[in-house]
Amino acid sequence: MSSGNRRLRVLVDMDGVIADFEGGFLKKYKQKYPNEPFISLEDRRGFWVSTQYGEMRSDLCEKAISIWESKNFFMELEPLPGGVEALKEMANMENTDVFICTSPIKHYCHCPYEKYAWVEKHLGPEFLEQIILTRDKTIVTGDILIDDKPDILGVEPNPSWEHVLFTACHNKHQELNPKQRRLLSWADDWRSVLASKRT
Ligand code: DGP
Ligand code: MG
Repeated sequence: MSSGNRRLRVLVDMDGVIADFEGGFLKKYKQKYPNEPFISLEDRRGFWVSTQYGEMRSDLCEKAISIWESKNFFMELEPLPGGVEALKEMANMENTDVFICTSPIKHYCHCPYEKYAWVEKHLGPEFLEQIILTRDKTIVTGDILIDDKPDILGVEPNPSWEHVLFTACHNKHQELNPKQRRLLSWADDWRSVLASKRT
């Protein structure tokens, strides 16, 4: 999508990229269900938390879902190391537009509100302009999408962005196709990844 002196449009996912969904989930799950088995972050496999809990014992699927459907779950997620700083730096780069592109859960009474509140709290009110809430990221145009979900599918078969996989506990063992790139964390060289899209 990028060419010559056009502006670079960077889409950054929220859960698992700038907000610690997995850590927040495990902490609150253990608090609510102290006597139930849990999956350590080291043992997480597969994007869907509820699927892995359901495989452990079928009723744990619903118990897992109850955690992120609770009030204050999304609001109280901790920022992932370096994410807020990276987004602020990106937003200040020349010829660069940064958007937070995040999928709300369908249980909508808390999540969308809390995502906005989280962005305001951690990134500042000016970042409220940059939020895109969508269940289908393939219809959003951009040069790059930094996201921890390995397969980002939707109605558009050829999204304009390059998906750069952000490493998370659930995807770190996953093999990528040879062309796909990873960002290991915000300490990794995200500036070079952006620079590579400007040429
Ligand atoms: P995103 O990071 O934008 O791809 O959003 C994914 C959302 O899905 C995020 O809020 C985490 C949530 N999620 C993780 N595991 C599960 C699951 O097993 N079931 C559901 N419904 N949502 C999940
Ligand atoms: Mg995510």
